[in-house]
Amino acid sequence: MKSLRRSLLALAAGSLTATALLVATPATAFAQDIKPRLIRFGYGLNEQSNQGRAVKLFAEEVQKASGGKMKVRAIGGAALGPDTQMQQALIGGAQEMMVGSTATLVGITKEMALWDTPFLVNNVKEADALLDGPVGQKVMDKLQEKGLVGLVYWENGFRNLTNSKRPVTKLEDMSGIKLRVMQNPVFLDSFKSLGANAVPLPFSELFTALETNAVDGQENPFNTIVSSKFYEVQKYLTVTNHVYSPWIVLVSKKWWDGLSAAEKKVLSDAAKKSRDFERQDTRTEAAQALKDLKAKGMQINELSPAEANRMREKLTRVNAGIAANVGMDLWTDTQSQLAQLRGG
Ligand code: TK8
Repeated sequence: MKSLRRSLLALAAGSLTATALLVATPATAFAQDIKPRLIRFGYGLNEQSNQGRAVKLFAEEVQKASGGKMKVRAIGGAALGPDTQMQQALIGGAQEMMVGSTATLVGITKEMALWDTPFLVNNVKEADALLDGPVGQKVMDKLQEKGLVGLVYWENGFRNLTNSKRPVTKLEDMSGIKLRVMQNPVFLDSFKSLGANAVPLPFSELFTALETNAVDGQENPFNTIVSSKFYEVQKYLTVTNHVYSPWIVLVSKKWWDGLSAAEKKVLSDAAKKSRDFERQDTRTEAAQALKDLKAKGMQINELSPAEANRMREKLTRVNAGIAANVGMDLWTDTQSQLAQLRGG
C-alpha cells in the first residue's frame, strides 16, 4: 500500500513535471535562444535627426522584444566613421549594424545604383512600393554575397540642391558651382553633366567643407538640410527633387550568421517597426521643413517647368548607363513594376 501510494505520488509528480515542461517549453526555449548581445549601431546624422530618432526607436524595440538581453548602442554623427568605413567594419565583423545611404554601397553591390536613377519615382507611394516589393528585395539580397544583410529601407527622401553662390533658376546657373556629391559614380556623372564641378566627399566632412567654402553646394533632402544645419552655411535652396534616396539598415553577415532564429526575428521585427516610424516621421518633418528653412533665412526657389525639364533631360541621360550597370533584367522589372503602379 505504501509503495503504491509512493508510486502514485511519483506518477503525479512526474506528470506535473511533464505538464510544467510542456507549458514552459516555448518560453524557455525562447529565453535560451536569446543571448546577451551588444549591438553597435552606427549612423551618419546627429541624434536630433529623422535618422537618429528612428535608430532610437529601433534600439527600444530590440530591448523590449528581447527582454532586455539585446542592447543596441546607437552611435551617431559618423563617430564610427563615414558610411563606407562602417560598411567595411560590418563586412569584417568589427561592427554589428548601421544605417546609411544606398548610394555609398554601389562600390560593393552594383545593383544599388538602381536607387540613384534620377526621377525614378514620382512620389513616396511609388518609392515604398518599389523598395518594399520584389525589386527592392532582389537588390537587397545581392548584399549577402558581399558580407552584408539588408533588413529594411528607410526614407532619406527626395534630394534638393543648396549652394552659397547664387540662386539656381536655370541650368546655366549650375556652371562652375563646386558641388559636393556622394561617393558614387552616378551622382558624379549626373552633376558633371549639368555643368557643376562635382566633388565626391563623405557626408561627415560636408558641413566643414561648406563652412570653409571648400565646396559651394550640396544636395540632400529637406530633413537633412534642417537637421545638419546646412542653412547656417548655405543661402540658396532650389527645389529640384532630382532623385529619391533611400537609406538601408544593414547587419554584418558574419555576426548575423551566428544569431539564433529568435534573435534574428527580434531584429527583423524591430527593423520593420523602425521603418514605418521613420517614414512617417520623415514625411511629417519634410512637410514643415521649407517653412523652417525660410525662417532660418534661406532663399528658396522652385524651377520653372521648362527649366525643370531641361535639367531632367540632362540628368536622365545617365539612365542608359545605370541600366547596363545594374543589369537589364532588374531594369525592366523595375520599369514594369512602375508602369503597373502608375496604371492602377
Ligand atoms: C549620412 C548620409 C546622407 C546622404 C549623403 O551618412 O551622404 O548625402 O544623403 O544621408 O548617408
